Amino acid sequence: MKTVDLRSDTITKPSPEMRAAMAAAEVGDDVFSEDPTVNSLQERIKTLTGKEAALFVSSGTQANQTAINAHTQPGDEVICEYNSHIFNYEAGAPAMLSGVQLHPLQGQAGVLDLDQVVQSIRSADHHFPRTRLICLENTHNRWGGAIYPLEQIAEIRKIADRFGLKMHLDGARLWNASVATGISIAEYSRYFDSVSLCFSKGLGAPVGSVVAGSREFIDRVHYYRKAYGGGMRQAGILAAAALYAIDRNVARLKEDHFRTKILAENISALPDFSINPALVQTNIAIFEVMSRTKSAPDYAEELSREGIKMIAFSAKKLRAVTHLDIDDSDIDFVIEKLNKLYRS
Ligand code: TLP
Repeated sequence: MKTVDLRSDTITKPSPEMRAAMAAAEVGDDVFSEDPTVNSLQERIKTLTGKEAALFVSSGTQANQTAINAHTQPGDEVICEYNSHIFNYEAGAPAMLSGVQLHPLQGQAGVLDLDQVVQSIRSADHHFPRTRLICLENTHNRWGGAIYPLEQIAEIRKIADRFGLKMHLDGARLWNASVATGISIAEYSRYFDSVSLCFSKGLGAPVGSVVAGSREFIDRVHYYRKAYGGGMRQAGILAAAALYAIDRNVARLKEDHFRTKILAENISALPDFSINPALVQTNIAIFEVMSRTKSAPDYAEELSREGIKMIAFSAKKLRAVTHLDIDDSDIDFVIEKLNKLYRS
């Protein structure tokens, strides 16, 4: 039976060409910083982000968590958005690994309100934790791939400067934001002290993320990467996939965005579901189930029996993500099935 897997853009498998690039990679021991392919990936990311240094890490979670650790001291407080990946899907790591507490704020489409940010910054008083860091997410996963407006990022940066705070960007899908808006990765990165980027989401590499920032900051990230057991040896095989992905798989993200839009438009016409396709900006569509008797997991199970895989993101919400391994015929298949099942 044909299956279309829209659970995540992480499920892609490396293409034969990407595998060939991996097989041909020159390697060395990256714990000694001697892997030429890892080194050239890090150089590439320095140029792309406009930062002084970059470090290849195993995952988006490791990128965010080593960055948080390198920015903070135990007892510090980190401002983030209530639906952010850092707050919801990283296993409580900020508390576990950095000894910090998160201060989540409810955003609108993932975007924090400026007054709310200012009010959440603690004053100097020995009763309070010390606010140290603001983390933003672009694109915002749980807010349906929403793009953070650059002007708002710039305003938040002004606040951070006023209060002496650092800023970290969870840019797991910053590639998508950049392709959708035409704003470069460097322009987005300019407002942040550190940026994480992933190669294993929309770009289709099997493994790998990167953290970029100042030389001194990346030196500390390097220390935490080692402490977390994230030092990899002949990792050039993985870095080669990332380099291949940067060269070949960034510009095509606009195809994913287009297909997600078409999907969202069709879903919005079905009475079982609610989504505003105008708000779908990149490759993620999150839609609500309207039924009083059937939950999102019920729909996910029903769809899976029909060869369509989506994730229930809550009791009432389903997520569909397009990616490198989804083409127009897959989207046609999904739309046809959805119409057959749910058009009244
Ligand atoms: N997100 C995954 C799941 O964990 C939810 C997905 O399927 O979308 N930042 C953001 C914004 C992410 O969406 C993810 C992965 C990460 C960080 C973590 O990356 P990994 O899985 O490489 O640790």
